[in-house]
Amino acid sequence: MKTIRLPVYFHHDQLKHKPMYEWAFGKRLSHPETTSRAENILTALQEQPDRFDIRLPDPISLARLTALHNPDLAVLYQAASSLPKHGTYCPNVFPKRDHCAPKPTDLNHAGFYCFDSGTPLTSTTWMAAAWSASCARQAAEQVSRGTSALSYALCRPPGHHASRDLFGGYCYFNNAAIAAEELRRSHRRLAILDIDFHHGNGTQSLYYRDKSVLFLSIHGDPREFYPYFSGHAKEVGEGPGKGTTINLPIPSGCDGQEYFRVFSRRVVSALKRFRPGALVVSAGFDTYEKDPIGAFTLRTPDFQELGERIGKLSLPTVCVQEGGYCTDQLGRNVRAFLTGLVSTHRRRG
Ligand code: Q9C
Ligand code: ZN
Repeated sequence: MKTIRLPVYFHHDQLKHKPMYEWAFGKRLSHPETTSRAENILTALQEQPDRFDIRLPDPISLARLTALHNPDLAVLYQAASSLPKHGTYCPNVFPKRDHCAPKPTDLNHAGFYCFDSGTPLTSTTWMAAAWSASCARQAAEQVSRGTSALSYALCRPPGHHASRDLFGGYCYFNNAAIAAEELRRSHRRLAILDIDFHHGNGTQSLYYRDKSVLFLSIHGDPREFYPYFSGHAKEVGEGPGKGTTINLPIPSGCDGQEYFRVFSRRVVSALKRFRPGALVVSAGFDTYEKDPIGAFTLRTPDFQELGERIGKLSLPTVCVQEGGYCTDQLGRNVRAFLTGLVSTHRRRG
């Protein structure tokens, strides 16, 4: 039997964004979202050229980016291109959003579009974030057209914390939503499964009132963990979207066994009920036991099993890279996940 080569999208200019530090817990910390994260994933996948087909994406159009995001975000990131070469610009005024006249060309106004102090702007944020979104769009186009049943976007910077007009959580454009919007051209009903350790607040907000997109997220309990203000089980969507947001917060220490119990009891059943035509996975690996900022204890074989369980759903699936900060094990965790996914997936029809 011929094994399929999984299409993987990545562009080297995604490595040009280099945030130096973040402000958290009253301290200046070295930034966890490093370029070596993406480099290590790339290396791990390049080691198996028979399984992974690494390709360059076409650039995403500004029209596509601004159909999802407030155009001001793109203007602001472009304005940041004038920052000094290794500068890391953190907004320091986060205004209450009424009675504001924000100018996205003015970096002093960056805080209007930002919700935390961990997501600095650099002179190359625009380039890297636009290529990251391009990877997500192209991976989704591949699946949308039916050319592949599965694809993986090696997105970096990540995306799931970014909403229509806010960046934060190391995210600038919402890559998973970019992928979802592309898939929507061919599929009426979609699911987005977010397995990053942190709640995907940006993705949730984009689809909170949308009944044709099921957003499902398993994450560290926001009573304890970032992003604190969302991801509680009581958030279930609103208006026409009531019931199509499902939040599954789990206490810290969660291991593979506990994780898979939630997965089979809650995730699989919800997907069976909703019957989406395609799936986007916000694939974060900060649930790993040695992750410096996550608090679950998943091990590398658990990522393979998680891939297998998602593959068994046999939905057309686009995986979008999100977090994962144990840099030296990130490549093998991603590879284990994708290997599991490919091994159980059966194209339907
Ligand atoms: N030093 C993603 O995984 N900061 N974003 C927590 C830790 C925010 C993580 C403080 C974490 C955001 C895509
Ligand atoms: Zn995360």
